Amino acid sequence: MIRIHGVAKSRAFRCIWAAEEAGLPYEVIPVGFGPGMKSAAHLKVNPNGKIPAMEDGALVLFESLAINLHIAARAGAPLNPGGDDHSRAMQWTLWAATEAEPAAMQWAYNTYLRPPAERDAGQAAAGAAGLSARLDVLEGQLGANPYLLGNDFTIADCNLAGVLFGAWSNNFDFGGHAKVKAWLDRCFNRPAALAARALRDAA
Ligand SMILES: N[C@@H](CCC(=O)N[C@@H](CS)C(=O)NCC(=O)O)C(=O)O
Repeated sequence: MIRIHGVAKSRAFRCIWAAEEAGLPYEVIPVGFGPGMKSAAHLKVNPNGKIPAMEDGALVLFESLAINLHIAARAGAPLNPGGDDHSRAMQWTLWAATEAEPAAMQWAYNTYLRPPAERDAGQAAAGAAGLSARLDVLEGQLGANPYLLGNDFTIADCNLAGVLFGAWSNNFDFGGHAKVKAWLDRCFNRPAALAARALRDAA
């Protein structure tokens, strides 16, 4: 049984979504923001003192996108594609973590995550510009297919869309990125995503 430590209103959302897509049995161990994630028990599964973490038998992992790669590997194709598409999924996963997420978080912290008095409009604008530049790249890579790698939803979609969920659900301006917006709408309205979103909304 996959055990996801975290809460749906955090990056654990991505892992819950991946588990739903995989159709694998899983349980959520509710560790929320606050002292719980710094407790000795939680530090055993995530020494960073952050959420999410995952246990699957003897395997303990942290890093939401790595957890998702493991969940996809457990599920097999099409969520975890083989051959060159596996390499493409790794590319998009690393791009999500290193290119998209820093800009998305800079925008997020300074528009909706921090209390209003702690937000910096200049930082928000810089984050928006940085994210927009990455979305230009993504817009150019999304073709006529419904998903990043073709007709099938894969872990590449789950990981990159998962990183962009905050922007999508907090009214980031996707003007000029119509294909990105349509792809995100498609991803987040899949039954598995709706199930993960329902958990998030219920929290
Ligand atoms: N790169 C990590 C980031 C984990 C992370 O920063 N999680 C947030 C919640 S979404 C957290 O635990 N923040 C608490 C803290 O930084 O003290 C991942 O993707 O799992």
